[in-house]
Amino acid sequence: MQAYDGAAIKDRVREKALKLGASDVCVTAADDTGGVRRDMSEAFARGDFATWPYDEMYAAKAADPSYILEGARSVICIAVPYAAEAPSPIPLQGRVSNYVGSGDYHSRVKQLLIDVAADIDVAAGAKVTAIACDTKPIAERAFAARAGLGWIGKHTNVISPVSGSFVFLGEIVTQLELPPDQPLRKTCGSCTRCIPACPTGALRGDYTIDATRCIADLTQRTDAIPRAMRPLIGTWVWGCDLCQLACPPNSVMVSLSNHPPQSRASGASRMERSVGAHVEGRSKETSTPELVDLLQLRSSGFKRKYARTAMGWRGGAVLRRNAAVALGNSLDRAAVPPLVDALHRDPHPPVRGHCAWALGRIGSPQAISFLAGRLASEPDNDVRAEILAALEPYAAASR
Ligand code: B12
Ligand code: SF4
Ligand code: SF4
Repeated sequence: MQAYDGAAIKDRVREKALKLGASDVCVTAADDTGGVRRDMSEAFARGDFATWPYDEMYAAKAADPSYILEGARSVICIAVPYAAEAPSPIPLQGRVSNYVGSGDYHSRVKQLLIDVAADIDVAAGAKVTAIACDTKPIAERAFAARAGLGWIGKHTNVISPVSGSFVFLGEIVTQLELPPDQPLRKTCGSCTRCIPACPTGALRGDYTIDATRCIADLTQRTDAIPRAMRPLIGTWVWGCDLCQLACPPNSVMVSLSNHPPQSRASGASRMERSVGAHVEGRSKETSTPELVDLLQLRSSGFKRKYARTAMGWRGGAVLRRNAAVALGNSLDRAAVPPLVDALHRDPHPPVRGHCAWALGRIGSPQAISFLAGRLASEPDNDVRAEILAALEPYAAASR
C-alpha cells in the first residue's frame, strides 16, 4: 500500500458516491465499541429474530468488520434513497413496499459500491476494500448510526437527516484509516407515531422490534404464515411501509419531492439535492398488482414480471400464497371464484392451504359450501387441516 491522504480520499469518495445516486456518505472506525454485539445478542436471546438463522456467532461477526476484510480500519457508510411515496390501497389490488420499485436494489447499490471502492483501491495502490449491502454479516444500521449517517428510529430504521428513512444502506469496509464522522445528537424524542401505525404490534417503542410479527418478515417466509397473523397483514403482498409512512421526517421528504426546490445546482442544500432525484416509475406488477392475477401467476409470468425484482427471490409460490391471504383480507365476495379455482388447481399445498383460510375469512355461503365440498377430495393433510380450521367457526355456529 502506498502513502495516502485519508481526508482527500474521503472527499473524493463522497463526491463520487453522491454523483452515482447516494444521498449521504459518512465514516466510522471499524471496531465494535461493545454495544453493537450486546444489542444484537439481546435481541436474538429475546427471540425477536426466531425466523432468522441468527445466533451469538452471527452477532460477533456482524459487530466486527474485520470478518469481512482482514485488517479493516474504517467503514464508509452510504445511504441510497428510494421512493418515499406509496399508492393508497385500492380494492382487490395488492400493496407492495416502496423499495421493490427500485429494480433489484442489491445490484444497483452494489454497482455504486464497486465503482467507489475501485477508486479507493487505485488511490491506495492496492486492494484495500470490501463491500457489503444487505447480505453480508454486518450490523449495517448500527454502523450507519455510529458514522452519523442518521439516527435509529423507534421503527428501527436509520433516519437520514438528508433523505429520511426510505434509504438503502451500503458499506465499503477499508484498511485505510479515514477521518471518522460523529454520531448525530438526535433521537425520536417524544414522538411515537410509528407504534400505533404498525398493524401487527411488532414495534415495542423502545427501539426494538419483534421481527417475527413484521409484515416484511411474514410475507417472505416460506413456511405457513401463522393463522393469528394473517388478518393483520391486510392487502400487503410484499414488505410493508406503514411505520415509515407515519414517520414525520419522511413526510418532509414527500412534501419536498412534490414541490422540488427551483434551484438544485450549486447552492442546493444536502436535503434539496437528494429529494426527488430517485423516485423512479414503478411497474403496476411491483406497486399495485391485481390480486387475482398474482394468485394465478404461472412460471412464465413469474419469470417475466418478478424473477429479477426484489420481490422475486422467494419464488412464485410465496407470491401466490401472499395473494391468497390478501384476497381473504379484502373480504370481497368477487374473490371467491378465483380462490376456489386455486384451491382445486394450485400445485403447491401451502398456496391451497392459504386459499382455504381466505375462503373461511370471506365466509360467504358460497365460500363455505365450496370449502366443505373440497374436504373429501383434497389429497394433502396440511391443506385438509387448513380447510377444517377454516370451517370450524361455521360448524360451531350451526351447532
Ligand atoms: C433481517 C433484516 C430484516 C428483518 C428484521 C428487521 C430488523 N429490524 O432487524 C425484516 C424481514 C423484518 C426486515 C424488514 C425490513 N427491512 Co431489513 N434487513 C434485515 C438485515 C438483513 C439484517 C438486520 C439485522 O441484523 N437485524 C438484527 C437487529 C438486532 O440488528 P439491526 O436492526 O441491524 O440493529 C439494531 C441493533 O444493532 C441495535 N443498536 C445498535 N446500535 C444502536 C444504537 C442505538 C442508539 C440504538 C437505539 C440501537 C442500536 O438496534 C438496532 C436497531 O434495532 C438488514 C441488512 C443488514 N445486514 O444489516 C436489512 C435492513 C435492515 N433492512 C432494510 C429495509 C429497507 C427493510 C424494510 C424497510 C423493507 C420493507 N419495507 O419491507 C423493512 C423494515 C421493517 C422494520 N421496521 O425494521 C434496510 C434498512 C435501511 C434503513 N434505512 O435502516 C437494511 C439495512 C438493508 C439495506 N442494506 O438497506 N429486515
Ligand atoms: S414494516 Fe409494517 S409490520 Fe413491520 S414494523 Fe413497520 S409497520 Fe409494522
Ligand atoms: S415515527 Fe416518530 S418515533 Fe417513529 S421512528 Fe419516526 S420519528 Fe421516531
